[in-house]
Amino acid sequence: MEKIEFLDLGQQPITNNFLSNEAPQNEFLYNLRVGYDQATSLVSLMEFIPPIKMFNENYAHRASQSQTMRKAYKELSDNLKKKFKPKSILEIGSNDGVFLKNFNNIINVGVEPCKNLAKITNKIGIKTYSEFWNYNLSNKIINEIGLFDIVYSANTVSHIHDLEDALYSISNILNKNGIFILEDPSLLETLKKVSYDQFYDEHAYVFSIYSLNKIIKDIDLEIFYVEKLNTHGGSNRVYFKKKFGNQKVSNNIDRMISEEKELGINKFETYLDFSKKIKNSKKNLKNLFNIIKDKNKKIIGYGATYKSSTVLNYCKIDKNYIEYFIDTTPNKQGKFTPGTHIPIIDPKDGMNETVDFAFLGAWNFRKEIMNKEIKFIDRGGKFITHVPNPRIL
Ligand code: DWN
Repeated sequence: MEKIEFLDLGQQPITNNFLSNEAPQNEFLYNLRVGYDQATSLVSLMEFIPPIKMFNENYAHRASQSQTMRKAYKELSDNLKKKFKPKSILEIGSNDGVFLKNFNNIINVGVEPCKNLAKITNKIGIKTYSEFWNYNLSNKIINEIGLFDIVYSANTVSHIHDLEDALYSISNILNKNGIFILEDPSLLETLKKVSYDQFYDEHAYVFSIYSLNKIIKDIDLEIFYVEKLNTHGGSNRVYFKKKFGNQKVSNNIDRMISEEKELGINKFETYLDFSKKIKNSKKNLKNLFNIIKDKNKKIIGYGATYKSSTVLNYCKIDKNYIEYFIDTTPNKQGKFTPGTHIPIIDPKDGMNETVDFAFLGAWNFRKEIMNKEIKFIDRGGKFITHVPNPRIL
């Protein structure tokens, strides 16, 4: 793969490295750069960070922390049961089991390299392999359990560096008529929303349907349906079958690829333009923060997301701008944001009368958050977002 760089987001930390100490010694930083591959139109980080630095026994993110996602996983589970009547399901990147626990009546198996998370699902009776997904692991699971009717993977394949091996191993573990469902942030939406915070250490790739279609060329997988989702700032749910599998191929795939091509997803110039928009976004966000700060108003962060780490570190927004972040995730509370060292506290302690503005780190849950924070809004509190352009909501 010949990547050409189009974006430099500066020195960035490991996004999962929520710090116990406000002034850490030797915090690991690297230069986050993003590139484009001419042959496949695949967008990826120029350099990958060793997986073990990111996915370990201290993984903070819990997929079950938002009502939006709990509901989305439940709905998907109901639909899959109705439509495909699977007897077995494997999830790659099973996190805390928020999806798999809906399949207690069939063979449900997780793969989750983060040991603290795998412990949770093993405890509730979901057999979970705490290993990185690869060909060897696929064979081990085939030997111990067998082939699967459905393989599901949300927000995980985009994190696996050896894509070809990951997809080949999925095809390996599927039944003849089995299906694979991939769910990851959409490149089209990232470009439209200028949501450059989809780029961070864990997100090795941001996929388009166009590039996925090229990558699977030599693998026994074929896309047969695509759904657009609002989750995680705009994602694609892509359904794959084996080449001789019995599912009918929908014509919505061609339509989606045409839409992507219309936006120039397969042209390098599109990314140069995107990069210019990002630089502008940084300038405008910083201006907005400065204007608010000059009026002596109190700004907090809402949702210490991995995504927001890119924004804060790229725009150099630290404690001088954001007093603290609130986040419902217990593993993040009492810690400090990576790179920018802003304290993270329990929303119960932080969402009070003194707050004037809240920067939406979790802008992807804007609706859920705004519904929840009626009191804050009613007393004149305002949210700040950088998506699709920096502004006060
Ligand atoms: O791909 C990934 C996604 C799915 O999850 C991972 N690589 C890492 C992680 O990324 P993220 O942190 O950007 O994901 P979320 O799901 O946007 O994070 C939302 C955060 O906001 C959580 O820490 C929970 C928090 N939150 C909150 O404090 N109050 C969320 C809601 C809705 C709330 O009301």
